[in-house]
Amino acid sequence: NSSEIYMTFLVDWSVAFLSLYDSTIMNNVMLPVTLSLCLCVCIQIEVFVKESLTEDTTHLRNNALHSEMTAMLDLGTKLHSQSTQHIRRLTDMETQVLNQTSRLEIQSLENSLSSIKLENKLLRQTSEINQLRDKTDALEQRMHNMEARHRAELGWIKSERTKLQRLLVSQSSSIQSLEHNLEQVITNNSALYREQLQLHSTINNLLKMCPKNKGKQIVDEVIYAHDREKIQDVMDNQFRICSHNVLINSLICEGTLYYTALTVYCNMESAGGGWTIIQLRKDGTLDFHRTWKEYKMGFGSLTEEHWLGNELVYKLTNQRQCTLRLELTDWDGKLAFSQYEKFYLGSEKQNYRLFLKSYSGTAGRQSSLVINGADFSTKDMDNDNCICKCALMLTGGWWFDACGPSNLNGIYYTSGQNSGKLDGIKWHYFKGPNYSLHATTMMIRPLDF
Ligand SMILES: [Ca+2]
Repeated sequence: NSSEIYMTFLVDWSVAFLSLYDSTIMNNVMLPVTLSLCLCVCIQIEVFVKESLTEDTTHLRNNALHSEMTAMLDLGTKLHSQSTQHIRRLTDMETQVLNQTSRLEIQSLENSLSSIKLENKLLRQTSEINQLRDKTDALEQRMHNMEARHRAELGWIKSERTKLQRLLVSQSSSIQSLEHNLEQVITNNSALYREQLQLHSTINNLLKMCPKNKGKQIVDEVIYAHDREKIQDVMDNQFRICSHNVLINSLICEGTLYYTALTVYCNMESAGGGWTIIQLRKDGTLDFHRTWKEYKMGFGSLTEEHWLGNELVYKLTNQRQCTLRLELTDWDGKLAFSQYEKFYLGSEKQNYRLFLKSYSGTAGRQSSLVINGADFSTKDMDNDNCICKCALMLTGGWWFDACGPSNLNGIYYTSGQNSGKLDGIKWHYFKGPNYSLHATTMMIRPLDF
């Protein structure tokens, strides 16, 4: 074709030129012309080459591009389908992963919830354990304290026991020596008593020999058991002849019966008179908080405050049936009385028990003495019906019940001090449970007086 012909021409030209060029160089005469020719030829060649090259290159490039494009399109299609598959697979995997992730998240949430619950429970249990530990500590401390206290108390008790044992030993030995002394004293006493009786009879004999003796009224008179006439006379008149102040008492000493005449104080005015006074209180000069023996034998002086004696009253009230009269005066000067038609006392073995019948009087509608009976009690002899000791609480000696509505042997309180006193001279149904009376008299006389 034309381009190939053209090329051959140009090559031929070039070779010709080059040979020309070599010869030119050999003789430098035609050099500028040769150079200009050569330059012109070269420009021509360049233009030609450029044109032909541009066409061919464009064509070739288009072909290559087309085939490349086709290949690229195939590759792109393949890649697209592959990527679509990959994408689908990836999407599936993503979905699976998401599912698993959400499941795992739920599980982890559940786990965290249960762990929070467990933590809370743990915290609560820890605090409970702490509280329990505190309590245990406190209890232990208390136990230690108690143990220490108990140990100290035990020590003290042991030392006290030792002391008491020592005391017991010494007391036992002193009791033994006292018993020994007592035996000696009893022996001495009976000897003394015998001597006293002999002296008494001697004095009586002396008094009989002295007819002008006027100061004898208070002296006791001894009447011997063989003087039956005298005894009968005194016994018959013991109440009626109260102005003579004579009563009978008896005792047995070494097989011989002795009767002694005793002096009493009489009331010849109240309710027909003839009353033998067995108790008198009027001014608080005498202490009535006494022992069993003192209440048995009597105390005080006859014209002042006194208690005649339970033994004597027992004997008198068992010889003949008697009436008891009590006269009471309050702090306003009001006088009242209580009277029992029948009255007697039991023996000492019966604790001088009180027996009463038929109450009347102005010192209360009801009897302030225990009408169905009560034993006599003193501070050293508790025969009452109380688990307490009435005679110690209320003072004096009396027929307490538990502890009963009366006690005429209580403490003597003066005017203004006499109310609100439980241990005073009390006659409940006359002045109430805590009024202490001003004056009292207890007296007896035969029922058939
Ligand atoms: Ca008692």
